[in-house]
Amino acid sequence: MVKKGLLERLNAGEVVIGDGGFVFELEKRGYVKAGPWTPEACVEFPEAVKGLHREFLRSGSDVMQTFTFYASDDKLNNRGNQAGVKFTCRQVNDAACRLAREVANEGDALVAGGISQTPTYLSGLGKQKTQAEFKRQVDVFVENKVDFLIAEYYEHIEEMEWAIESLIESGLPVCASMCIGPEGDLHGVSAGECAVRMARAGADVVGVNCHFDPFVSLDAMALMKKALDAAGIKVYLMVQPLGIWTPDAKKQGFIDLPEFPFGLEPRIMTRWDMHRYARQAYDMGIRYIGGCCKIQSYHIRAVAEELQKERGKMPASHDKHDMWGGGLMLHTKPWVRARANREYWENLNPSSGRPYSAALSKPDEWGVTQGHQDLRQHAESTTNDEIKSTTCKYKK
Ligand code: CBH
Ligand code: ZN
Repeated sequence: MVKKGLLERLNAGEVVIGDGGFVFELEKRGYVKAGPWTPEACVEFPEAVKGLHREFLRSGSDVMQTFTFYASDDKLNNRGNQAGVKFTCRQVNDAACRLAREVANEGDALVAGGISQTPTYLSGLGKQKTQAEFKRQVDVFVENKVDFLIAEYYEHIEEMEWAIESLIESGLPVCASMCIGPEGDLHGVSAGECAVRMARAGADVVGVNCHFDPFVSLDAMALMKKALDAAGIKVYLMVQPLGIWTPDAKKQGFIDLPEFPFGLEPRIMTRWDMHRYARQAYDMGIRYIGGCCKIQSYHIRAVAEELQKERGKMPASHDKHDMWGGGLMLHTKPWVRARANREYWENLNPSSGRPYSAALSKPDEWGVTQGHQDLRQHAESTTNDEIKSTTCKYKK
């Protein structure tokens, strides 16, 4: 079967559903270490990575994104990384491509090779060294014949432009999404300006991923769309937000919330929140709709179910999930059977169930950090305990 490519699908007005979060999900399952968040599980636990791809495929994902987040050599080997990853970028990326392709072949999904922000950039080592990290990853993607490329999770537009420049050399379609919200990037460049610069750098699809909840992310997307329209630029839009609520997050997004990363569960989005998100994204004209951290397969299934008419199909896992809770008609209790309808779930205001829980929390509001450079200098001049007790050094 010859599959339609990404741009063919988007040109035809089709909705392309992305996948959800890998690092966070695999961390919970015991295959990824929180902190470095590196994807050596592709080599160490291929079945775990493959299983997660398959869950997303069954839930309607049209894209199997290689699990190559933070897989540049500088990140895998950097001194701040206590995990001591013993695999190279080539080994991890190779394995990731193979796993994504094997599962993509079980359906009509495409394989996207993904790259992300680098310690080299954050340490101020310049364009040449940063692009050398990107190139090593892209070479592996091209050898493995991925269908398109994604540059995601960039918080500085400058690094994103360098990434796009490296990716378009492959000749493959390029998607670009920044981990920013309505306040723009960490150098003070507005969300709108970031979108225009990503498109001018040559990206075919632009948008945001991670760091903010679906609705805050859509606010950022609205700003991007407005700026693109004003500049007369035609480009496809993508959005892959978090699966948690972040109305209280500031510029740095969920990283800056006191609950990050081990206390975020009370903020989880319901599948019904995802229906609303999918509809709003579609109505804004966004056609690449997926998720990032904390988005699980049932969230993606909700996106596919909400957009079933537009897509003309239901995801495979819909077999186990009737629309709007319809399966509850088969429940033993009459009051649960009474919930087998759209009105009930659309109007539910779920409680957190946590006595004395605060509705919102107070972000630390850390300023822009120099990333690993800071970490290294700091580590050299302090003990671990001091690092733990230091909270003010990088504050604004
Ligand atoms: O793993 C994935 O799903 C990737 N496609 C995106 C990961 S975004 C990861 C954010 C955590 C980063 C950090 O704390 O440094
Ligand atoms: Zn994420």
